[in-house]
Amino acid sequence: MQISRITVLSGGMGGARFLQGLLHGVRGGTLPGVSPDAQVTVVANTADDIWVHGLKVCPDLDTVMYTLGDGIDPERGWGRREETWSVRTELAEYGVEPTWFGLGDRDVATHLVRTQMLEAGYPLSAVTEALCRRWLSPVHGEGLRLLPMTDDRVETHVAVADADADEPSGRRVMHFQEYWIRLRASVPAETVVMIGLDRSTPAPGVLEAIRDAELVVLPPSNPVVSVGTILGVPGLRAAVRDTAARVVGLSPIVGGTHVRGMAEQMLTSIGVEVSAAGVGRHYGARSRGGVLDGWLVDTRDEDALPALRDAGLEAAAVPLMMTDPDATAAMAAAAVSLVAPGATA
Ligand code: FO1
Repeated sequence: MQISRITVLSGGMGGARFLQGLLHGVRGGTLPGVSPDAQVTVVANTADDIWVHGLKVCPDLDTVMYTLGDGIDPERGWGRREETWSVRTELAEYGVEPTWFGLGDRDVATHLVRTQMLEAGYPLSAVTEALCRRWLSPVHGEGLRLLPMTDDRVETHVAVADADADEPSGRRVMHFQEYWIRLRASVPAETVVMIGLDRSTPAPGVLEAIRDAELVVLPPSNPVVSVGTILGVPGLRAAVRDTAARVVGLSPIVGGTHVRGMAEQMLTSIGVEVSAAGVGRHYGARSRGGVLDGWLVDTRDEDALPALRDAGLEAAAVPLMMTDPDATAAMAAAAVSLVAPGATA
């Protein structure tokens, strides 16, 4: 039986890069037991979303959309290639904050379309579908769907210790984007809160995409503010726990630290050990109430395998550096083999 329905819970850059390789492998027929025309559904994190200059910006949705639509800037890993910054410069000339947010001219068009549609009453899922008609349909046809985790407004905010804050607690709360972009996550995140998460509901098609999948993948996205927030949408964790699909994750922590981004800071702020084993145990084995059947770690972390197996997880150590689509496709193939060995080619 070949796998023909795959659902991926994705954040921004790490998830997008993984998806590039996964699709390269699926469509190239190099994933054992996976049909080359398998339907891939991406459920993306929306808690990074931010209203900036009156525009709704959805970093993880846009990073996945631009990456898989070949519009991404390959160096930055976010925003458009061949971007210009006139709007950003002019706003700064007016002294308008936030000046720290990188608002690209081409990117502004995406935010204008999205903001207009939201103000006309379309839900974020309908907006995303409309934007993807430009970015994904021509390349991927019906074989790829991008869904926001929820249509409701959810925002990750971070509290940092701020000596000169006029707050009696000496702490300042800021949007996650400010913590990441302006502070470069250079100070500890004392508290991470996902505003609106507990009241959110899964976007249309999300629960079905998990329930009806034959394979669910947790890519090397941030386990706290990307995959963690997706699993935090009421009903989503249970859907992953209960799906008939096999569920496999790939560690974003290699050799004790993240490859890019701020997983280390986020894991520390919630008290999870910053290691491949720590994150695997954090997600947990489905047989023990968690969400995973299998967990892939990098070869540098193969000493973690016994502990992971003791925690009820199938585990393997393979190279996890997403250096190019072929390397990432090999990671995806290893993920399938780990949890769906019975899937015959
Ligand atoms: N990341 C940065 O490091 N600096 C930026 O100025 C910046 C702007 C930006 C604008 C639109 C967008 O979709 C993404 C943007 N990002 C920027 C990346 C973004 O912060 C990350 O993709 C995630 O939200 C954090 O994981």
